[in-house]
Amino acid sequence: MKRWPIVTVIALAMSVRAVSLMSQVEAAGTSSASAATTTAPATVPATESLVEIDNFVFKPKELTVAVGAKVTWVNKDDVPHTATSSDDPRVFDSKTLDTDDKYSFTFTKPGTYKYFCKVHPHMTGVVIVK
Ligand SMILES: [Cu+2]
Repeated sequence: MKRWPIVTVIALAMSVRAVSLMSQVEAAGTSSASAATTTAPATVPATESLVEIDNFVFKPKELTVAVGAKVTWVNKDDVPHTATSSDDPRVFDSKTLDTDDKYSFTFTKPGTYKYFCKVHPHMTGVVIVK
């Protein structure tokens, strides 16, 4: 009968130790997860997207990119085109692109950026920045 309290104390001590070990593991898991979150943006490569102007069409007509993405338009037609922002004031304007000419613009703010071709205003496209 005298030994019961000792066994109880040992068992209690062991269970406390187990709990403290588990919480250490949880703490370690939490800290490594937050470290991964912190370093994630640095490992994401800078994005670059291409819009081809082909047969009087912007391809793709609708492009979704991340903030900070660079979009490049290239004229694959044998007639001149532009990629010109529809906003006032204009966010970007490629000026006249002759065959195989390229124009790039980096989108630094989220938004919906409609654009058209000044030579052929029926040609339209949109870049969605998220
Ligand atoms: Cu055009």
